[in-house]
Amino acid sequence: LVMESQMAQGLARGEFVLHFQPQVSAADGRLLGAEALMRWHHPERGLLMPDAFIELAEQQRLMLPLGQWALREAARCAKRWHDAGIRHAPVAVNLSSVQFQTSGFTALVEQMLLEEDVSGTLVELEITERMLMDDLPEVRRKLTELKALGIRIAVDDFGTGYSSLAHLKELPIDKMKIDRSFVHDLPGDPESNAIARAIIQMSRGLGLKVIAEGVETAAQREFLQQAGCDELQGLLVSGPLTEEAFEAWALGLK
Ligand code: G
Ligand code: G
Ligand code: MN
Ligand code: NA
Repeated sequence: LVMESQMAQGLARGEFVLHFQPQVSAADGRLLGAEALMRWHHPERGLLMPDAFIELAEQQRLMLPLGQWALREAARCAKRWHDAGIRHAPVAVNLSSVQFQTSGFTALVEQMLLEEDVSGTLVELEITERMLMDDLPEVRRKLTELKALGIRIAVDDFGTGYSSLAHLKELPIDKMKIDRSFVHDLPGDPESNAIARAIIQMSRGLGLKVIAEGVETAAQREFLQQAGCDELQGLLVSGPLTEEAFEAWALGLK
C-alpha cells in the first residue's frame, strides 16, 4: 500500500525513466532499433528495475497510466532521434496485458501519436505469447488496428510461453524475439542449438524478422548469424542505456 501511493506520486513527480537497449543487424552491426526498459528512481530505495514494480502496478490499476506514460516517452524519443538523423531506430515498448485488454487501447495510442506528432512507424509493441492466446478474432482485430497506425508488433520471450502455431499464422506479427534462456548456452549446448535454429527457421518461414535477446558472447553472435538470425540484442552489443547515452552511442555508430 505504501508502494502503491508512492508509485502514483512517483509518476506525477517524474521519478520513472526509460532506458534504451540497442538492437543491431546480425549481419553488419547496423543500428536497427531500441527496446525501452522502464526504471523507477525511488526516493528511498534507489533505482528500481521493472520486476520490483510492474506486477504491483498491474494489481493496483496503475499499469494503464504507467504504460501510457512509457509509450508517450518512447514515442517522443523515437521522434527526436529520427529528426536527429538516427534513421533506423523505431523504439520497442513492452506492453502489459492490462494495456492490451483495455477496450479502446488503440484509440489511446492513436491519440497519443497525434498529440506528439509521431508516426506509428517509429513505434514497435512487444507482446507476450500469453497475450496472443486469448480469443483469436479479438486479438487479430486489435493487432490489425495497431498495424493500421504503422506500428510494428513483436512477440517477446518467444519459446517460453505456449502460443499455438495456428494462431501465429493468423496474426499480423512482424518479429519474433528469441528468449535469452535459449541464447545463454549457445553454441555449445545441443538442445539450445536445436531450439534456436528451429525458432529462426520457423520465423523466416512465416516471413517474420527474428531477433535474439541476451547475446553476450562473440561465439553466440557467430552462431546466430550463421543460423540466419536477423538482429541481435544483448550485453555484447550494449546493455540498456540512459536516453542521453543511447543517443551518443547511436550517433557515434553512424
Ligand atoms: O530492464 P529489465 O531487464 O529488468 O526488464 C525486465 C522486463 O521488465 C522486460 O523484459 C519486460 O518484460 C519488463 N518491462 C520493462 N519495461 C517495461 C514496460 O515499460 N512495460 C511493461 N509492461 N513491462 C516492462
Ligand atoms: O523484455 P525483457 O524482459 O526481455 O527485457 C530485457 C531485459 O534483459 C532487460 O531488463 C535487460 O536489462 C536484460 N538484459 C539485456 N541484455 C542482457 C544480456 O545480454 N544478458 C542478460 N542476462 N540480460 C540482459
Ligand atoms: Mn521485451
Ligand atoms: Na524478453
